[in-house]
Amino acid sequence: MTLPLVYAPEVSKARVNGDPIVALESTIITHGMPYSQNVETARKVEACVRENGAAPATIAVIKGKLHIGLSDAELQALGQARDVAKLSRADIAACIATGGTGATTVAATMISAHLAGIHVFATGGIGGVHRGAEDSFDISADLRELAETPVTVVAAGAKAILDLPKTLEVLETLGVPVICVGQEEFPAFWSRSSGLPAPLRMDSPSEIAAAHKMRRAMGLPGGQLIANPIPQAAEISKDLLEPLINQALKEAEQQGVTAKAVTPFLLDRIFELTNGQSLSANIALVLNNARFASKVARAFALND
Ligand code: PSU
Repeated sequence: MTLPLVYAPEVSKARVNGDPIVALESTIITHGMPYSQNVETARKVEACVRENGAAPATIAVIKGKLHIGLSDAELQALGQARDVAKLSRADIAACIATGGTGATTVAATMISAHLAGIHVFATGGIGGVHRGAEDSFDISADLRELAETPVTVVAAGAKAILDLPKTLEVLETLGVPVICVGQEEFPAFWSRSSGLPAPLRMDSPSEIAAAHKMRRAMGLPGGQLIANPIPQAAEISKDLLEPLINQALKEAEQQGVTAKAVTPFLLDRIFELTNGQSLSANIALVLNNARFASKVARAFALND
């Protein structure tokens, strides 16, 4: 069976030439930000990757085909569409096989990037262990994917709506390197600070690329999480955010929001509770991650 992969011309060309490529996800577009800021941000992130010397490959499933790189019209259509599926490891194959359309989460984007031979991926924040997971068992499939699929993921840590200490514990148990950039502390998505020490620290893109290749040479499966803190000018302090996160969590519980709907619900409520400030911060951190991921992809391509 041949895989129904569709490469955008820019990505095809980069693959042939061995030029650096950065994978980008689509759930952040369909479930992470409101229209029209979602499409504007996706375009800006792609432009940022190009400015930094790599080819952007935004990944999504459209009518049963796995697209590695989207045209502007496809990006626009996805950003406006309603009720698009949110695809992870469990459901991406079923969606493709049945001719469906869906946005890829961190987990599904890692799987797709690996199939396309792309080693570096930029996003906002990975999913992780939800607060109250001891009762709900809600742990994002992103964590297991990092343990399994050899893609280096640049994110501003894990989303602060999560239980960050437990998220780091699970990553450690799964043997996932968590490498913080520029500071000794694990960042907390909208804030630079989480109060948790960095498991590893590397500030140089070439060291990060070398660490990925060393794992491969040693036969270790899985990728790396590169935790790149939000730029200072855009951050929202932990003290300001924490009560708002707690309020949003309470509302999610009262309204019976569960499973895949939890993260989009919380992001949306925090957007409202911060009068849009969380969205500006999210956009700033994604652009910052795209910039850094491009440098890692360039270092990777040098002597792959
Ligand atoms: N980064 C963002 N916004 C998002 C996401 C990442 O800035 O919405 C998405 C990613 O697709 C990630 C998902 O995989 O949130 C996590 O969802 P869950 O907690 O249901 O696994």
